[in-house]
Amino acid sequence: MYRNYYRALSPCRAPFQIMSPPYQQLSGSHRRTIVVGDIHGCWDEFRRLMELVGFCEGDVLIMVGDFLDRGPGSWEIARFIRDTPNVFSVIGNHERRVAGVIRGTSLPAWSQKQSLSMIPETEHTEWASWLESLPAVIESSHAIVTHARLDPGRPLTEQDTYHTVAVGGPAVTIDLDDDGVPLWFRQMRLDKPVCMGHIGYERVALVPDRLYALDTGAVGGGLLTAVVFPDGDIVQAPVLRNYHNEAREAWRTGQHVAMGDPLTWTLAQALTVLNALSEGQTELSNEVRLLLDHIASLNLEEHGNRIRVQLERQFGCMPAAGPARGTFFKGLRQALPRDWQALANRLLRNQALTFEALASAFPSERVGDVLRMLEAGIPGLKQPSPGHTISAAIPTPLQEN
Ligand SMILES: [Mn+2]
Repeated sequence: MYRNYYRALSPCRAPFQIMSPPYQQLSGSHRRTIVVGDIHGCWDEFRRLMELVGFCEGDVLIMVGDFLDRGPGSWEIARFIRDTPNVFSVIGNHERRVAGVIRGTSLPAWSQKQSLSMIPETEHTEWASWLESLPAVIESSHAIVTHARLDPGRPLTEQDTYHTVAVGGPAVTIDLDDDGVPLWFRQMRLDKPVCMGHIGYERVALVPDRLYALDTGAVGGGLLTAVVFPDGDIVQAPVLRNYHNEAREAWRTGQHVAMGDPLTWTLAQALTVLNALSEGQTELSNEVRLLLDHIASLNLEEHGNRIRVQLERQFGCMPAAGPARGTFFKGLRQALPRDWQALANRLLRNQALTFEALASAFPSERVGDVLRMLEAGIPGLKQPSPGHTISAAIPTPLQEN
């Protein structure tokens, strides 16, 4: 019943309908404008690059887009951009597609499924709204930034993200002249240097002081590149691993990049991995089949009711809001392992026990413990024994990344 989890999120292939703002001008004067190429979740390397350029409050930092997908730190970088006042990004095709998958207007590739499995489903809509708010073009006092290209047929302030991110993947060709410079750039008269990413070009300073190509293949084990204005200095940090290959392989084999021990997965992550396995492999291992069957057979409502009755027998009904409730939860805290208090709370509030509700109640819960606890009904409110049957049914061949 959970195998169509992602199909349910994107029921059909509809035309792209993401409407992002065409243009954003950064007001005020900044000491420097730093523009960074396609990061694709290379969070550690990004931080190293920021140390190298000495990024500080008087600067403005602009990403060319495609900061999401493939690398292990997609959401770290997204949160950094969202929450730091002097940091901005234009929208890339990956941000557009992640938003489209959440909205149900585009189908996910493995890298969007993987990225979305790394955050609680309850956060998806909020992220889609933010991703959609990223503009096609950003202009600072030093530079103009876009993802893949500009449309010479439109003013700079009226660019369309469908064009700037080059929706269509490899089918979209960007024509170059004999010097390797895109023709669209030759057709435009712009009064500031332009920075873009999306694909690799022969050199970073494609037209010195006028056009910079900043996608230097970071996530594939290349370089992460920044250009710093007004001087136009190019600063690069190496990426020593091929995160792209590692992530694709991890996804293909049902492992989860940077996820480590499956006992630490959220339920949403566990289901996503299991779905990937059941969709991508005809031969499921016995362990995975056991776990799938077990999850499908769990009657969460019945388990939940049984646990609630036990909790009420031991602690009484949850008092109305006030000092008595404080005392009540203090007792609960002393009797229960810390990890379980949130679930007990939820059960006592009589909230529905679906996997979705559980996953949202336990963004960092240990999936094995929860399943064991549900199955055992917390007998005597003790930790379940480690030898319980379901531990044998959790897939094991997962590597730390
Ligand atoms: Mn791109």
